[in-house]
Amino acid sequence: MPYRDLRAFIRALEEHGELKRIPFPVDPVLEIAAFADRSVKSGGPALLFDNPTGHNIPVLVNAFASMRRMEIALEVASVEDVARRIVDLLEMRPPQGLIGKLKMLPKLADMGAFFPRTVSSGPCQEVVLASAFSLRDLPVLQCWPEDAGRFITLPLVFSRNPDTGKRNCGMYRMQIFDERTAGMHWQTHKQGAEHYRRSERHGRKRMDVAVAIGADPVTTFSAILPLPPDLDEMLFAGFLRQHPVDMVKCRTCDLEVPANAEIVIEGYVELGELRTEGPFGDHTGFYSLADEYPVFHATCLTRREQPIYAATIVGPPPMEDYYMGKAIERIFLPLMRLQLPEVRDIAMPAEGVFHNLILVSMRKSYPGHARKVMHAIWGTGQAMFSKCIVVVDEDVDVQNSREVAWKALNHIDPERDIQFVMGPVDSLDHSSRLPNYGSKMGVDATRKWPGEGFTRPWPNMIEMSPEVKRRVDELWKLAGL
Ligand SMILES: Cc1cc2nc3c(=O)[nH]c(=O)nc-3n(C[C@H](O)[C@H](O)[C@H](O)COP(=O)(O)O)c2cc1C
Ligand SMILES: [Mn+2]
Repeated sequence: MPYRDLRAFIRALEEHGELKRIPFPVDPVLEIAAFADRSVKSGGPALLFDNPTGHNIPVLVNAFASMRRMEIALEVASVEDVARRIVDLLEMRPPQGLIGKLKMLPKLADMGAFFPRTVSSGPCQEVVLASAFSLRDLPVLQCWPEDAGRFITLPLVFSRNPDTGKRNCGMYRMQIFDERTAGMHWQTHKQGAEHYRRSERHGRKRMDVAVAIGADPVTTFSAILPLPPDLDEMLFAGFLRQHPVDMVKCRTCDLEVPANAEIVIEGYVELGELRTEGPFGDHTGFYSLADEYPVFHATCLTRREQPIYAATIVGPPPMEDYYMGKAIERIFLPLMRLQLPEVRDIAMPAEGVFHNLILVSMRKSYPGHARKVMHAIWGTGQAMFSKCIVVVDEDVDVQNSREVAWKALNHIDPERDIQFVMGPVDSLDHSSRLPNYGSKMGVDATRKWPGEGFTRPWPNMIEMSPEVKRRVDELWKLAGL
């Protein structure tokens, strides 16, 4: 059985020596963030603050902040195991013959078993506060000195596509404005923003939004996955945890939320109402600029009797989100390879904060092939944000940034091999000429072929001959080295 809820995950982290409880008061304004930053940078554990100053709700941070913790969260020995399960599923070709069909049945039954289930009650509604509540009752963090205020940083934001009725769950930070309102920072390319635009087109006045905080780890992780529109994150979470996600109906809006969540804020966004949100110390390592975003109005707060508040701190890399992103990189590689089987591996080094840099190794088969791969990446979901794509041959290990820098810089004639394109860029890019629109760069650092107009000889990489290496292995010992 997968983790029932956040508490079961916390117990597992404790059992693995991956969590430290902090019993004394620590301030949710800046101090908890400073702890979290130091812990992740020094390879420290997840932190559970039992006594956040001014509140009686414990605060959990850095629960995903290492590869080991991601493995514990996903209940795998290696995140590559998740990738393998996806490959198995995708290799479900039309069965041949009776035996093949019989072999397929368990897999199909498996899939059916992953659909989210609606249940009539859940721990997230142990306490229902429809009137006497305030968002300020929650120990929401201020992360960095120049932040505009306190921000909910790990929320699962649920909304519904008004055209298809399909549910979406995305992680979009929320700035607390007052007791009942918060900023809703869904960036223009994200599904929440798309639902908002569609609701406006329908001439509606309001759009229901529900926010869950502190679900089981896989359900929380699913909120950040770059899934195609209308693919339910809760179904994907069910597949990842191999058990359906139980959902309960909200009390004041037409949405469902994970029954096992710690805290739920139900409400709506008033269409057309915008308010300045930010600045906020963001995962780029810089403050994202203040901008106009919709306002979320809370209509009801439901929670467990004694909830735990889950949060994360983003900032100069590497932070917790680097490890969450690394898991996504590993899990989505096989999906990318369905479209682009020539791709061997990809890497998004921490310094590139996801959208600024993606390293791609590939097996080149025809002239211009590396550029085809770049354009395909710019045309694929949230990979469209990739500001710089560096493509190398398959013998380069993209997990080793130094090797990529060394080989790529040797292999390029910049004027020939660097290509600029215009298009959508990440909302967090503070350097683009306009918000959300700017240029991107592709670097073709593969060996150049005669078919690409390169007729000079291409040198071999320097390597000592194996016989000499073996002989020197022996002489090395003889020399007492
Ligand atoms: C800690 C964290 C905070 C995030 N904050 C935001 C945010 O404020 N706004 C946003 O648009 N995306 C944010 N994201 C990224 C989205 O969650 C991510 O792009 C997700 O795939 C969007 O889902 P969607 O395609 O269903 O909209 C955040 C991701 C993480 C890990
Ligand atoms: Mn989505």
